[in-house]
Amino acid sequence: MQVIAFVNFCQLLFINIFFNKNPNMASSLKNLSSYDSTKIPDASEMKFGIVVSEWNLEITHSLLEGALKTLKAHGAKDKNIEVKWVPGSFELTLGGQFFAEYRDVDAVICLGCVIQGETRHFDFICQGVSYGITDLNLNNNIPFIFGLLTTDNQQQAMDRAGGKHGNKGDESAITAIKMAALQREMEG
Ligand code: DLZ
Repeated sequence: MQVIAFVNFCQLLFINIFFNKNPNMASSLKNLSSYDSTKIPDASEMKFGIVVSEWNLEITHSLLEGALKTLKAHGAKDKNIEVKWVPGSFELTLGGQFFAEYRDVDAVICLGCVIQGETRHFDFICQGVSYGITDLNLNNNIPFIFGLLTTDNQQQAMDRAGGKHGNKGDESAITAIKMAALQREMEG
């Protein structure tokens, strides 16, 4: 018994040290707004579309604020950022598709928040959006960023929309810049 308890203790100790040293390995330990700004490409010549969901407006408004602030902090110009609102997260995919069809942008950021309710609606929306955005990425020649919070409750969402875990909007903006830069580099 004592040997098993000791082995369990060592496992827990290892997991604790490992995850603390590798914060990217566990989202609960990662702050969505922390990144090395010296490694972010210049966004001054990039154009961005942002699609935002009206559902859970307080949260999605904070996500949008974070994304705009972060894009501009890395050089993006106001005239090169266009924001369009859609009714709910389920509509993020089509909103993104509209950007691909009707606008000339380097990346599209999709921002929304789905909070678990009493029914399975949550699962269908999350699945629809994640498959939808994956399809957009594969079928259009620009990156679409998955800036969707999928949480159990409002508090978890607030924690990730400018709260104690940072802002998913910031993370989405950084991802958009990095992916647009990667495309430019590989296109040559
Ligand atoms: C209907 C619905 C529900 C119940 N919950 C959310 C949510 O938590 N977050 C969100 O962004 N949208 C929600 N919606 C709306 C759907 O995304 C969609 O707009 C409607 O089903 C109409 O297609």
